[in-house]
Amino acid sequence: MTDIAPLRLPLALSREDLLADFRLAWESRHASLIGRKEALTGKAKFGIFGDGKELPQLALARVFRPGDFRSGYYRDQTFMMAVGQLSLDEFFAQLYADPDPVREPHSAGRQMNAHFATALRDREGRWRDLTAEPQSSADMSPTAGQMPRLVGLGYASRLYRELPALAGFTTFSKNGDEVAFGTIGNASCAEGHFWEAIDAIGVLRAPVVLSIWDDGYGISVPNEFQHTKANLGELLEGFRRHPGQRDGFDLYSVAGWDYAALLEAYRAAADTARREHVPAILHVRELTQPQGHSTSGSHERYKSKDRLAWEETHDGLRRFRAWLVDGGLAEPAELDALERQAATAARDAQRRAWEAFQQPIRDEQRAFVALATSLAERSAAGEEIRAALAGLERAQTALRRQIQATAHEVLIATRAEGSAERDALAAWTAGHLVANRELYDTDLHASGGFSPLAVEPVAATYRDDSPTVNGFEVLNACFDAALARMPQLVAFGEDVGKLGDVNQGFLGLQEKHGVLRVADTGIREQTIMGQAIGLAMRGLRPIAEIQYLDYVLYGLQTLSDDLASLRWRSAGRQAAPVIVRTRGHRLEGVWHAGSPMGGLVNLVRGMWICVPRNMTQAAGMYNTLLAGDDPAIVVEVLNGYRQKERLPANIAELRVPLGVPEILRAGSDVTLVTYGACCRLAIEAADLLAKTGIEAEVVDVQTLLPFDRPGVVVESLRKTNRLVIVDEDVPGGASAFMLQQIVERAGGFWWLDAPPVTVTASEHRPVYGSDGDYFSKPGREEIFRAVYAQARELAPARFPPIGVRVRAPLRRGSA
Ligand SMILES: Cc1ncc(C[n+]2csc(CCOP(=O)(O)OP(=O)(O)O)c2C)c(N)n1
Repeated sequence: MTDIAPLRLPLALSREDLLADFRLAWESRHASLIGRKEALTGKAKFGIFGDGKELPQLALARVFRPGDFRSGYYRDQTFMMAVGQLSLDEFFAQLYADPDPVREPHSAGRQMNAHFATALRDREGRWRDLTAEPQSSADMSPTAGQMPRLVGLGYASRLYRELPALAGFTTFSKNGDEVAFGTIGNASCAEGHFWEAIDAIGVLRAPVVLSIWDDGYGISVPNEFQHTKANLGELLEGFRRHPGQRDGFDLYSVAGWDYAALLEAYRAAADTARREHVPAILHVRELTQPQGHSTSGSHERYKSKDRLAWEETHDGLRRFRAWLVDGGLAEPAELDALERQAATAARDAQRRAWEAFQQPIRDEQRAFVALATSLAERSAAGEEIRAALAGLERAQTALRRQIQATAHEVLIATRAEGSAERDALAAWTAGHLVANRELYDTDLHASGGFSPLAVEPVAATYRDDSPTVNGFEVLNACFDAALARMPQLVAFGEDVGKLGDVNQGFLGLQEKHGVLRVADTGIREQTIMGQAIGLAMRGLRPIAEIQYLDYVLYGLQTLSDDLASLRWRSAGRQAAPVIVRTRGHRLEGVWHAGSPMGGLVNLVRGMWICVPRNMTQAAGMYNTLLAGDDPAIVVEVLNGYRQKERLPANIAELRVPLGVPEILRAGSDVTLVTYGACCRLAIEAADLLAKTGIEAEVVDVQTLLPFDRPGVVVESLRKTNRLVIVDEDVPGGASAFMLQQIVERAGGFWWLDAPPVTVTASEHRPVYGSDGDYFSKPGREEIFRAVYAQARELAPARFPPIGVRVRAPLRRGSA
């Protein structure tokens, strides 16, 4: 990489600008210094700070405009302060995990300190004008986790500039002039996310400016154990754009203590990215970490004396000061005064934030102590109660959990007593518990009219001449209509563009709607997910395809950590209504027939999971999701694309409600609960069972998340009193989830006359070939055996043995 020659004066910035930067840098530094003490003295649980990284962040803030997006990590407090999106009070409120969304707007106490998010949505979930302020996507802790979404945040500018139909979306973009700025630590660049995202950004020519904060270490591990040749700059050389060419990145290598060079590099990188949509990488070298990685350890344990001494002389703030003084821009005494003012501002903010955080909890504590003291006066356990209260009042930090713990101790100690005082305390404790649970329990999904659960269902209608077509043609008609009515809708994935996806759902739609709206991507599931998240955060509606369900695992970290948690972790400030389209359950072999639904159900709470049994149901679910504001995964049935279905006359309006099961076959003896590809098998098994006098009711749950909102399954159990769940995931996978939902959550237990049964796939992966499939996944006969065996247990005389004895638990169902 070429070094930028350090720029000397004059700069476009005024002396006042530079002094303001100097003071802000020191405010941020003092916030770090005080913050560490707050953690070490136990007032905060943990602290991670941006000391040593102040200067490049100030330079970055100087080129950052309203409407630009940051996708960064926990070192960026100075930047956030410099663009006016983080006050010192907010910084400390988050350090204390203050759950008040006004005092701690970034995550309402849900995230560790230094995890930032700006308000893309208002309190009701409506979009705000994204171009009015500098924006930051919500941070998260997994290293490099911010990289996939950076792809989409940058790429959105291209779509806004190049798609004429988006010209009216002026509260989202001004002609695609926005730049997405990424930040990442040097060690996190060892993650695959980093390289995949860089490659995708380059291919997409997304206006991204990525800063690498290189302080030589990842906690204790130096660059020689992170990167080939210990040199990221050299590794990135292959991405360099050659003179006169359009593809590639502009690369800059700058010392992190050289403010003039940083300003110059950021100006050049941001201008080109904004104007020409050419991405850039700034390798910001020679940064320091004066207080070490975080409050969980000290860097003296792993840095040499020489390195520690070097860090002192290369501290950015020290160099900044020298540069201002040597350049004749400021007097030492003037800078001393600014430093003092900064220290006072940080200290005052810390005190205010602490008081504001503690005040309401102390008030609650006082209310509790008053009630508990009244009880103590008339209780036989008075002594014990007073001792518990004294312990509570001695604590340095008032915490609601301590109030709850003490309240429970008091209520347990007085459990045999009856008094108005005790009743009052018990009621207060319950109210306090519920209120505090609710404090943390908002915003997992969209609410009110934005929720896809609020979308009015529309049943499929057919004309006399409605044609019978292949399943994929139903989807094709649905997508075509959606692309026509929603200019902000884009679809992409491997083979989605030119081919129209491997099963032709998008056949011909690229030709019709354009290469930017129906697009091919590289084989990069993680950043296909990230591309979708970034686009959706900027107001677009992506349908992002993962070619086969088994490959969702490649994108799962991003889905689970970023997308599914986004609305919740930003306390409703941000959301990304991404639709992940995939296909699976049953085709051939280990990686084209898996059905890891239990894993998904557990890992993507915050998303909806749709498992349509055919393409008409799938189309109705896509329409419902597009009318809502939540992220979701739709798993189409792999072997359904060539099955014949009638094309609904209202394919564009059809809307299937989420979480509403359908009874596919009525019966009074047993309830067979299933979804997706297993629906067909369950019906075949039910036909076979009917020959033995057992009438099975087959219920298609249609979506796993949400699960059976009206309670259709329990309604069926009231009639049949027997439950068999059929699922092609491993034993204890999605079937266990369904069992919990039916038996525990919905109270199905009370209607059961026999132990519930799950019929699932084997623990090993699905085997290749038709016989392999039969002996590793549930089939008609296995479902029959399970139901018949259950019936025999209750009425052996009525159901004589079929004679197929199988050793449980290898394969369920001796009959
Ligand atoms: C996926 C993941 N692995 C490990 C960690 C634990 N961890 C937190 S920060 C960190 C080091 C990151 O170093 P670097 O990227 O250089 O950033 P720096 O903290 O030095 O600014 C590690 C290993 C994590 N947060 N996420």
